[in-house]
Amino acid sequence: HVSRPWWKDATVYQIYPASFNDSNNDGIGDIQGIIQKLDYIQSIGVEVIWVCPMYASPQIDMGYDISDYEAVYPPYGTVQDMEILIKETHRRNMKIILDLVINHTSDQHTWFQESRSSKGNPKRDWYIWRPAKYDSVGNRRPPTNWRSNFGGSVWEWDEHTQEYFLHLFCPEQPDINWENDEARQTVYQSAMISWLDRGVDGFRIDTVNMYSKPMDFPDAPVQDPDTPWQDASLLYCNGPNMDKYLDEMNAILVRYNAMSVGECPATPDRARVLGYVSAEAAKMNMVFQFDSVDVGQSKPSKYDTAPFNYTLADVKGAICRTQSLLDGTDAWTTSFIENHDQARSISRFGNDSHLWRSRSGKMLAMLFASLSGTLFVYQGQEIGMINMPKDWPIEEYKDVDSINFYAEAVRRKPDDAAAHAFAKAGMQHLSRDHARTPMQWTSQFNAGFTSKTAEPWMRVNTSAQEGINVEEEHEDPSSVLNFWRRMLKVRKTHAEVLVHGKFQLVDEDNEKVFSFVKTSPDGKIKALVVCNFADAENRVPVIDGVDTASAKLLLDNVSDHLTTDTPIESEAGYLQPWEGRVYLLD
Ligand code: TEU
Ligand code: CA
Repeated sequence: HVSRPWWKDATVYQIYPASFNDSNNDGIGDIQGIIQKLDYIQSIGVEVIWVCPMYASPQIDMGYDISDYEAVYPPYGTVQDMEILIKETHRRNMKIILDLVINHTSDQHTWFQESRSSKGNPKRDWYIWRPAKYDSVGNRRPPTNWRSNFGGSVWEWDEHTQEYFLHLFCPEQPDINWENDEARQTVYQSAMISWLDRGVDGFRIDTVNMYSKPMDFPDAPVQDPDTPWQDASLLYCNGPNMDKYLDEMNAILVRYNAMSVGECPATPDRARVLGYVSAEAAKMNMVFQFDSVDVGQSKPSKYDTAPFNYTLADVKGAICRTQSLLDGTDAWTTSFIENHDQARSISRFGNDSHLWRSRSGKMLAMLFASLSGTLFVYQGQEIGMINMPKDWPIEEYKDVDSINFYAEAVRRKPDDAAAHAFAKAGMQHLSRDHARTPMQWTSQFNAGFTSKTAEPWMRVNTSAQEGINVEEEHEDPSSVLNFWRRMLKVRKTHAEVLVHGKFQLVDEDNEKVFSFVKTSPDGKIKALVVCNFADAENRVPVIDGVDTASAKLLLDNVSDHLTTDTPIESEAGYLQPWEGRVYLLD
């Protein structure tokens, strides 16, 4: 398959710069810190790194608020450091992609500073400005009832020019007006071309389906009568000019042979997703759909939830939907369950108690590394990091989304302690902070992320002292880390079926065991994966036309054998708690 593009078989490792590795002990991760760990990253078996925003930014949303696309946030380093990182990545025959955040800029970007300076400024139209509405008693109202992703209205009043501007995220993240040709071309030049010229191999494209808004700005249907601000994502995602903008961007990407993976929330329509990711449509190489990471989240607030309030059928359905993008199409997909916006997968979908955290982490690794599409692993996932301890106070939550959510819960019911506790429980389960605690390198104080005497920008998870760290796991053949290494070898060796195969759910109604068959594109190779999502034993499912007793067991997460090519005896009849197996069928 010489004609396959490199990014299909690749596994991508996502790095969150602030929390990865601090090289100068100021408590904040940095680019030199990433460079120091490239050999480690390569040892996991991945070929690509994705670096989350390291651009100049006031850090209201951890760098997703960019004030200069062509500069680096000084605590992370310099443009020269980035050039070294690019060179050092390439020297190892690896690739590097950056985060492309161009739905909005920071309000500190000079473009917005100019835009807000006067109604007549040449850049006024680079952002989305609208006059106020007035209600029947003459009160000023924003143009729509849309709710911002971080709470409150998407419209911010500007006293100076007496208009509202649009921000789908924080008020400090004004949305660029993509209808303006000059703004668009300048964005492409500054955010894309300047870095492609420096040698980056592509982009993870932030909120890619939000660029084109319905410019008549209709109100969203009322879903939450307790607030004036309603979820409008189905209105502002996938707007009328999306294809035009993506064609323009893709023309640039193709010139550089660069890879693209777009973040694609609020898109339930399979045909719309295919319009982005089919080879023929040529918009992006692949997208992140939200089906799997949304499992167990509530509407309208993701936090109105309790742990494990989903069924295994929900997980199966989510995975089926993203895997089925390949069925009878020329499209491509992704496999992932963690990123910097999600709580840790072991705490959500496995069991993070001492007894089962390692085993369930390995089972989740097996599951997601057996799916078709490009595989993404988030820093710390490879060592089985878990959510922040429940006894940590609310002050340890640093994310703007968490802080706004909790403040809103308190504002709505100031004297209701139970309501506050419920809000905190939601955060303990789902907050983005869980993914952002520092990477755990050792069992020492501060986990080797920064020096023992420095103060890390976020508190280090105490699980570093409970065996969840790179140093100890590297030495332990039965660790989550070494399981990931073995599993990624299995994925590579059997790429035809695991990376490129057709996904078929089997034993669908089983409420405890998730089983699926993969078939290589030529139909010749078949694999079976079984995963026991339970603290108890469960039967190995009996599947039509499959004889597990004579099948070759490629890997399981219980016997922790070191070689992947020696077939091992399968346990007769039963799966242990959180046991997973990959079989090769003949
Ligand atoms: O996320 C966009 C997004 O759609 C969400 O998953 C978002 O994190 C969620 O609504 C918050 O509850 C992207 C980035 O991944 C995220 O980190 C940024 O905050 C956001 O865009 C704005 O740039
Ligand atoms: Ca540092």
